[in-house]
Amino acid sequence: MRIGNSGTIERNYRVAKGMYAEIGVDTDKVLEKLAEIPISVHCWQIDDLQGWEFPQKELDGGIAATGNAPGKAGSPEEFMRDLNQALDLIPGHTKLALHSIYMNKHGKKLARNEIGPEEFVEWVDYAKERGIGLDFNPTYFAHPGYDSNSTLTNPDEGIRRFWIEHGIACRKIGDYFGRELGETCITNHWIGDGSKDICVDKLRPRLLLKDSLDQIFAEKLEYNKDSCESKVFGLGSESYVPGSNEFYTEYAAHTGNCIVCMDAGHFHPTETIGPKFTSYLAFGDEIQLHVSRPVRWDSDHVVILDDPTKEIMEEIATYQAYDKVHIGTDYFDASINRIAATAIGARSTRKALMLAMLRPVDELKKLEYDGNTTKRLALLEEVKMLPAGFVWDYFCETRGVAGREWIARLSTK
Ligand code: RNT
Ligand code: ZN
Repeated sequence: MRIGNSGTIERNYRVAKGMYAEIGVDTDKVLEKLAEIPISVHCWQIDDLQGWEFPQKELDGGIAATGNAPGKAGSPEEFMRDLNQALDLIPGHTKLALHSIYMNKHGKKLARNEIGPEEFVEWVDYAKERGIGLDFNPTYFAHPGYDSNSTLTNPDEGIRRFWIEHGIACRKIGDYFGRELGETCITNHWIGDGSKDICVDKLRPRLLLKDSLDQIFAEKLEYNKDSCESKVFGLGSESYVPGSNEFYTEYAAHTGNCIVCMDAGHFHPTETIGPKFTSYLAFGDEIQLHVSRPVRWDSDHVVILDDPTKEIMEEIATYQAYDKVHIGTDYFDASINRIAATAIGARSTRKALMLAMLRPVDELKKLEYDGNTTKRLALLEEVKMLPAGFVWDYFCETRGVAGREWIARLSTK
């Protein structure tokens, strides 16, 4: 299972470097840049999104983690131990995406609309220690006594107010993260609101959502950026979802209050998200991503090096849109070792990014502009077989992260 000694890795890399140089790609430069591009790794694969607030509360709002692999972290201490192991396996600059339910109340009784930076000081210390950034997510679901299909669109003013206040509180926590860590925090808002059955008035929920967002985003914050994540339907919201991609795209364009978040699992099964990016980039807009693997639909399987993920990264690398498209992961598979799941998905995300950055984009564009579609296709196909694996091994080795040998150390059944 060992890749080989450093000598082999170096020698292989030299071979690969020479081959890529022949097509005009400087692998040293690619790896230097690759290491800098943040990947925001979600923390919630570690414990199936259970969090530390209500240990018994099941997921709702149209999402579920299925499977019962042994070894799930049961306490914050176990969670941190597992998280550390996972992060140790992920090369390159990492941000950690937290959900509000991973707060530390320090024994206080606090509702979700009352939380603030104090509940997250340990996370900031942790991020500083590890040299990582932080992103954030309000938790508009899995709350006892509340209907997760009606939060920011709830016609009951009291309930809607509670969730608005939660959103406001979370942005302020995001701003605290950004200020402390010197790296803008992206606070991502996803609600599971929607209608199981036919919805006659589809406008009213959207007007309520618009008003809720206006209130949540009223204050300008320097170190926090907000994103809103759309969905086409969910469990319990099969017939209608107010927070659609069109809605948030319009909201972002008209108000400038947020950017959109696209989750690879939130569109129709035959629809991939990569080709959508340029419609936003053409207007100078930023995008947050939730890289996921929808098997059939929004199943939140662990990300692998598949075609949709490669396409996502190709769309970013072709325009060098690294400051515009923010890469984050989102999946929760409870059927396999959770540390490994976190690492596999994040590593595959970065592998896909590396592959995209190793493409001879200038040459491909030139052929395209010249109308030479034959050579374009020929080159596209030939570069697929270049030794990217040697480059990846070298990347892991030089960033102090295990290549393949970590698999042997895994404790699984
Ligand atoms: C749900 C969304 C959302 C969640 C996280 C936990 O469909 O994808 O991003 O997965 O907030
Ligand atoms: Zn998501």
